Amino acid sequence: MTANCIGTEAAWDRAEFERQLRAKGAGYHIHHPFNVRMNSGQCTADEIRCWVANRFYYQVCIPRKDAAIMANMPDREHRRKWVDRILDHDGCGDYQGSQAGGIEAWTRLGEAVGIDREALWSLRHVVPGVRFACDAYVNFATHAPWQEAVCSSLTEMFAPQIHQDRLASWPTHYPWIEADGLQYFRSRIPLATRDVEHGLSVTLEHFATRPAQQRALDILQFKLDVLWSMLDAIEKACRHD
Ligand code: AHQ
Repeated sequence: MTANCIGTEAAWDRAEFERQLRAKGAGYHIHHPFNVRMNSGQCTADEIRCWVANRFYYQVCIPRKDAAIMANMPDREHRRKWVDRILDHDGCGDYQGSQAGGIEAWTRLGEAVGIDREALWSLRHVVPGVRFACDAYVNFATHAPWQEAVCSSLTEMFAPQIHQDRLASWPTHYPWIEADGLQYFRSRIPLATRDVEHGLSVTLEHFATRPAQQRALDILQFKLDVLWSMLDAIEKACRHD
């Protein structure tokens, strides 16, 4: 179907639009060869450490990305929901225990795989391709209309499965990783589900014409490419055969 034909087509109804969005899961990084190798126990300890150190840059970019979206959000009701995403990562209250936030939980994952806090936070292990992909995501969220940036977060439709896979496979394949290091993955499953509920309602409401719906699919593909290219860069940099 050529682009100008899409312009004359009727919009999908919400159920079909959501189905089309979820069908993009076929390109999610759960299917990336590095992720398949990692969750089937074929990664070395060095490769696991390299993945954790590089993904830390993505983690610290998320609250900055969400703050950029907040800055573009005129509606207090949406900001009241979106602010939770920042606190989920940066923490809140006394910043202790369960209130320490996801970046702290990822730091605990780093220590559990053998990367100390200073080395992780120094970002010296982050490879150019990972930095480039994450910065592209933050820049998109900063400059795109806030509804488009919300749409780009919908890769989290597929995230519960990837977290569940790690929780199910890492203890068996990587028994040397202290169990409490996996708490981040455990914490994200309910949060991802909550995030998607809000993100999907904004997306299904905003992208109302067939060309706009195609734009939403293209935005989701951009974010799938961000995640996929991060693993391309990590695999190239970290694989030591
Ligand atoms: O830990 C992840 C996270 O907090 C988020 C926020 C969300 C966004 O705003 O783009 N996406 C996301 C993701 C997280 N973890 C990734 C993983 O593989 O562990 C998956 C990623 C996503 O699916 O976008």
